Amino acid sequence: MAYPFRSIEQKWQARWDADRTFRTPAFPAPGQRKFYVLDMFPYPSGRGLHVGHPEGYTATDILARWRRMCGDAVLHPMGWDSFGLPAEQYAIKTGEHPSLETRRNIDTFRRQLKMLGFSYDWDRELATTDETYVRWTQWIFLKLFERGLAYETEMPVNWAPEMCAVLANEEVEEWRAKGFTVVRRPMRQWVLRITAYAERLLEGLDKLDWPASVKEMQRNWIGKSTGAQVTFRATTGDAIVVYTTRCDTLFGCTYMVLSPEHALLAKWLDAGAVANAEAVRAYCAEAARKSDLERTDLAKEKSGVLLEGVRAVNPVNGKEVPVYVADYVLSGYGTGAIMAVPAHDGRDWDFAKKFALPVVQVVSPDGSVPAGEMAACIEDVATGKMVNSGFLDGLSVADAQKKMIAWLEEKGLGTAKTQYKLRDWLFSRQRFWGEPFPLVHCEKCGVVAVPESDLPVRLPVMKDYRPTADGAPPLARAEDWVATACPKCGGPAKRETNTMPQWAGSCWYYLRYIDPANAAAFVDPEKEKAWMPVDLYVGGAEHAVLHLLYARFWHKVLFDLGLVSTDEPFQKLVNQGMILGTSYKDAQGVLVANDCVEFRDGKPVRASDGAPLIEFPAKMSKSLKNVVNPDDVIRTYGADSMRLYEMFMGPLEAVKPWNTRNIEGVSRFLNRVWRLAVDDEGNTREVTDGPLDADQARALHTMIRDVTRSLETMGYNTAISAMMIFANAAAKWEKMPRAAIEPFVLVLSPFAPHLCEEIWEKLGHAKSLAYEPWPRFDESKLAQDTMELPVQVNGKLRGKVVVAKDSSPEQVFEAVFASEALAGHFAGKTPKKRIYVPGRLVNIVV
Ligand code: ANZ
Ligand code: ZN
Repeated sequence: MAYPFRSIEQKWQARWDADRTFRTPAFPAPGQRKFYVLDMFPYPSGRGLHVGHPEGYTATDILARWRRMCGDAVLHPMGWDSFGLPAEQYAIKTGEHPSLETRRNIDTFRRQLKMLGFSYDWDRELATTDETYVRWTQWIFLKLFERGLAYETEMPVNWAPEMCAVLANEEVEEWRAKGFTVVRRPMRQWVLRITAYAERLLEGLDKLDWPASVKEMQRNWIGKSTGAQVTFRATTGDAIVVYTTRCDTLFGCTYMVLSPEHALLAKWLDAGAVANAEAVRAYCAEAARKSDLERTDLAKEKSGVLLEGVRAVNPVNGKEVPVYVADYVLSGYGTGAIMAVPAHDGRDWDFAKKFALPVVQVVSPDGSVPAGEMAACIEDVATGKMVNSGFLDGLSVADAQKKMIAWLEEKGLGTAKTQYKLRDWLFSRQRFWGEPFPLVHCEKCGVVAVPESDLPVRLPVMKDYRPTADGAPPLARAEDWVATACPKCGGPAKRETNTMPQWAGSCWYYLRYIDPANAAAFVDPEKEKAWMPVDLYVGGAEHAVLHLLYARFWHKVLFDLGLVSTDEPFQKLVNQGMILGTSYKDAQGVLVANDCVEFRDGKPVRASDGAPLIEFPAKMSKSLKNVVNPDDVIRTYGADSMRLYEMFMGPLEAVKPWNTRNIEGVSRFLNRVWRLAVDDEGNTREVTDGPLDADQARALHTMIRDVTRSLETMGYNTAISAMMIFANAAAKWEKMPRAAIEPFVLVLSPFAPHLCEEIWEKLGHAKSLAYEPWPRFDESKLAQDTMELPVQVNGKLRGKVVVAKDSSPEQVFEAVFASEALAGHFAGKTPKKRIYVPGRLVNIVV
């Protein structure tokens, strides 16, 4: 019979709440080590908690509980990333203010997290939608604004007219596929100058203890490249500046390309310098309808139009080359113009083939001068030698680059240049449910910051939360709210009607947890110094770039302002692996939804016809009906089983399939633990006092050692295995020594806290075990280092002793005479002879 987990779990959750067991003091005590362990806070969606949430949350909770028992000051908070689109869409549907739905969803999430027994300091709970929080998000924005890191600009956005919505680049394809129109159109936007921090965001990665894959993704996103800017002279007299990473290949440049948005193009068209202006204009209009993603798709056929009447001169050899406009060159990168080297750049090669342009090989892999036409583009020739390249002939690629840059710089035709792919951060949304910008537009004074004392700027109450058909944000319709007085001149002014993106709130929440109720500052500097940086941050890999990059950026700005003491916020990062659902398909590979599956003899079959099915892991989805609801699991097996199962599934970082049948295994383990302490009638079993025998000691100390070491490396599944081995051994003991059950319960408690608190209480302790010292293991009692020796008395086997393997004969005899079990055989007798056959046996003659 299962132990009464439901009543036990409710009892301890209520007790922890009432006693505020996990309340963290404002500061660590003098000399106390601090441990700030942070979860990525959830977006409280209407669907409630997913089994993926408790995976990371359990992993951090175990560490938090363990480190408290090690005597550390642990900061382990939770909150809500509660702005966002779903609540806004719900509001549009119902006409209800999004804050109400948000509140309800937060209540559901909080209830579900409390049901799992996480040891958060709930006094520090925050939501990014709280007015007291929004106030400081706006305040930090003003710091960026004052520093010139926020600016207003017309930016092309992806506009979906049927939905009246602006889409992110990543969303465009999805909505087009659904049949919606998406067009590029310029719109007034707020942008944050994250590019000013590109180099520091890159350098900072080196000292972080993060997964290599995440660092690599951030590096690629920042996309540093080193090359040169080279000036070509056009026959119009204008300078065409290009960015190239391969200035060594200048002798191989046979044509140039401008992006359709290039400023020179408009200038030449206006000036009548382009003979085929009509065709060029048509091409540019066509390109404007494509996303960057489509334009740079390598598989796509290259397109472009020759600019008739304009040519450019290659500065190294004075040769004239044609100039094209083509959409594979982007306006947002480099200078928006390129020198094309078809022999060594795949995109240029494709274009040259299509337009029958000359190809000149300038790098040879083996240094020989090739004859005849090239059969294919030769890319990535870092080890090759220069050919057909005048003063560079015979040089290695690296030397040629150095020499070319020196030559260009001397002639004033170019300079070395570092370039980043990172773009400034589009920071405004035409939505309702976000932080209003604390800015007003005054005809006389321009953009003016709302004074600090007037923060927060609250959202207005509206009847309708829809965007406006012309793309203006919904707030633009709140006329009473929009009209305000200019803080500077007192004249009439208008509030900014864009709102901030959901990323804003998650950029600094880890700082607010340190001092959540502070009304005078976003965080107290002393407290910030005491707790930062976050020692461990656990969350999903989907945040590898954007959230983690944005938060690092804000943090570095705050650091530069002297408002925080570390220049990186998150010292160690761990990504938990996705938990997959279990799905089924038949022999033909046809998917079968989980509610149409039956088990016969433990094997899955189709319910309708009994056909055998194949089980396979698949991402949880509504359509496959393989979504596991944590509430159901907790109801059936209890929170401790749920916690334990998620940690037992495999390494935290691994992707792993959920299998409800396997919970039964961990549930049986917890029942076995319960029976170590409680008899069939529910009475506490008697525990014996006194020391452990050698077997018991070995089992206990091996377990403590293995669990402790596993926790140090977050190897939860191996820790649980070690405890299972111990429980199996202990279940066979006739009597349960207090000296074994108590440390065991303490060691298990971070994993299964409710069960362990209950047993701890049954063992006679009035206080929660949350701050009991973590059991230490005794090396001398461990399996590898000890041996068991049979002990004979007058040639008859009378018992055994366990001693350290490297014991001297003296130590062995000492152990024999100290053994309680053997004492009766020596009582009142004097040993005459003592024999020790090393590693084999002891014989005492009395
Ligand atoms: C000549 C050349 C020869 C190039 C060669 C490459 C290979 P990364 O490394 O990503 O920085 N480029 C420059 N600006 C561009 C733009 N706005 N749109 C599309 N392509 C652009 O790439 C830099 C290289 O990409 C540059 O070096 C340029 O082509 C191209 F064998 O110049 B290269
Ligand atoms: Zn004014």
